[in-house]
Amino acid sequence: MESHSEQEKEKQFNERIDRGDIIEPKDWMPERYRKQLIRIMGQHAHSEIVGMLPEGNWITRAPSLRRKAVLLAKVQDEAGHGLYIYSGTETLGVSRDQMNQELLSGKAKYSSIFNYPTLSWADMGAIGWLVDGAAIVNQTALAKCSYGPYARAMIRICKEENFHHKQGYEILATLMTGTPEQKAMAQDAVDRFWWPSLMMFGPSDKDSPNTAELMRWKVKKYTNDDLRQRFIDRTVPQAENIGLKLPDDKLKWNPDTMHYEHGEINWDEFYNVIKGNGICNHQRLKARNDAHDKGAWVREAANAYAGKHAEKTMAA
Ligand code: BYC
Repeated sequence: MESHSEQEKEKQFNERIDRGDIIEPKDWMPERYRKQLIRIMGQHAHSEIVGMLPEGNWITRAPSLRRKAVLLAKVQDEAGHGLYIYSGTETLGVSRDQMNQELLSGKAKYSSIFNYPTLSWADMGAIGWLVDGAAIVNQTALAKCSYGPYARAMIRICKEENFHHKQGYEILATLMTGTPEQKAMAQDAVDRFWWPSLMMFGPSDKDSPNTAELMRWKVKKYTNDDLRQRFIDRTVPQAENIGLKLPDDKLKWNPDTMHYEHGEINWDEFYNVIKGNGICNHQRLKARNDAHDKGAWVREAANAYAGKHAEKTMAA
């Protein structure tokens, strides 16, 4: 049973949240708030790390040196995002090793979107435009969340994601001014990535078990459906501008609501992917585990160096 003083602390915490205070690592917080942050931030960090794989697949096959340099920088940015957010979870008492183990063992979730394959160069455009585009909408909201280290990490991440979004759109815009084959390749990529991008926002509000609690604590500022709608509203005109058709016959502007109406998401597909049965789930986890195993000698060397360095410092 909670003691009287615990209840009092929780009351004061809720008052701080209501006032719009930012919670910092040394502040008192309910255990459940800490656990929820570790879950959401962990899932986010893992997504950045696993998210390097689909695009990493095309670095050696980029169509020009400029495209290769840009893609290389983008993939490297994603690694940086993962590391900032892992540092954020360290402030909640979870080490990077623990987080890494949860990813490698398959216990932790990462975004469903990265379990889809990248079949053509145009997929690099679709990922930058749609996947980073969806991530920006979600993360701009998280940049105002109640936990300081997570909110601050989002500011820099969103700036970088804006570059990613523009480079993806530029890839597709360029293909759309090309040959019929290039246009078809761009359209095919968008046909495959549109619906999975909408799934990135999570289940519909009525089926989202965590939203109410996270909104009460201002970790989430908007619901999954609100953010998904915001993404659709800003993306449809961008598609029209470059002649791409989004693969949803029900997509239609509603002047009364001032939003686009859209068709039903295939939730069976979504749940299947997050249960581990997507096209690439197995391949993604294997790639991360192989990379970890191949990096064992680097960790050993770093530890040996740190040990020697510590000996020298003690002797001095
Ligand atoms: N995929 O109650 P709900 C990037 C899970 S990477 C997988 O609505 P919540 C990039 C959810 O975890 C940036 N799982 O959950 C990188 C929960 O399961 P558990 C990616 C999903 O937390 C490289 C259950 O379903 N961004 O930009 O309130 C290249 C029930 O859901 C998904 C982030 O990670 C999903 N799509 O809200 C290019 C943002 N959706 O944990 C680009 C941070 C739901 O109870 N995350 N689940 O077993 C969030 O904002 C929130 O976690 C979500 C879900 C909106 C995704």
